[in-house]
Amino acid sequence: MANPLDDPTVDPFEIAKQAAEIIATKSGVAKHDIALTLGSGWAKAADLIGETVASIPADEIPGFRKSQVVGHVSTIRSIALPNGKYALVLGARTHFYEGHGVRPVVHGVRTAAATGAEMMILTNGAGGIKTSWAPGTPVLISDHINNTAASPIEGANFVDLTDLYSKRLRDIARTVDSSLDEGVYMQFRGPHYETPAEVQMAKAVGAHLVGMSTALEAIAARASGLEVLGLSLSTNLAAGISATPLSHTEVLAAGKEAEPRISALLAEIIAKL
Ligand code: 8IG
Repeated sequence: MANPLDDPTVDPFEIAKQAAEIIATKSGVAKHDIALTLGSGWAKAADLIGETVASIPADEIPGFRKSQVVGHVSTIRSIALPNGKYALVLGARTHFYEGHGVRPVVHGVRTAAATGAEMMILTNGAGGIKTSWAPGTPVLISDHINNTAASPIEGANFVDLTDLYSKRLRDIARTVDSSLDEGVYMQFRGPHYETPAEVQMAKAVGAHLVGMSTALEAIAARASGLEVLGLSLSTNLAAGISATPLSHTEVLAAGKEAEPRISALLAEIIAKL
């Protein structure tokens, strides 16, 4: 099926509205409250937060693409939380490095907003720059540096990004685990990992985490009025910070190893929202 977002004349917010209508119809849930994008290492959280009411293949919803990455699932789930609220789990992240432009990257966030969500939880696997973060350490994102040279915002729409990553939500997360550290996330385009020199550049400009997602999504979330919580799983020390080269297989394995622990953490955080 052709993706409507590939047509540059189409209004992406109109596609997001259509996607939200399909989700409401297929799930029977008229309004979702919280949306989550679960990146590498975080997927199990979906099974822990509540009762799944619907699991919809992403390709049945306008604007979504099948995931191209091994180990990433492509379903959109509607989950009833114990507190009576509904969560929308977006299991179909499109990465900027896939080369389809920025619209598909932020379509999930815009769809979440159109389903009525007020909060967006963005999670990812990332490379850590702080040597104190052993592989498998979860980190709250306090701010980001968008190093993609792209923006999801179209037109002269000057969105304020002060406090993009909600202090209120970070404080709630720390009531669950007071040892949670926080750091600045720098999004690179990828899909190659950084050179050691690029990691040193990231460190010099104030980044603590390097990854290939989240910043563009967070910007779109703020533009849609969503409150943002960002969480990284530092699965590996960034290139050159550790002596050993990076392997995608090892990075995935570290995510899998940490998954039960950090998914439980995220579920506990969501129970407090
Ligand atoms: I998981 O070291 C994971 N994702 N850019 N660099 C970048 N993305 C990542 C890394 C990393 N680890």
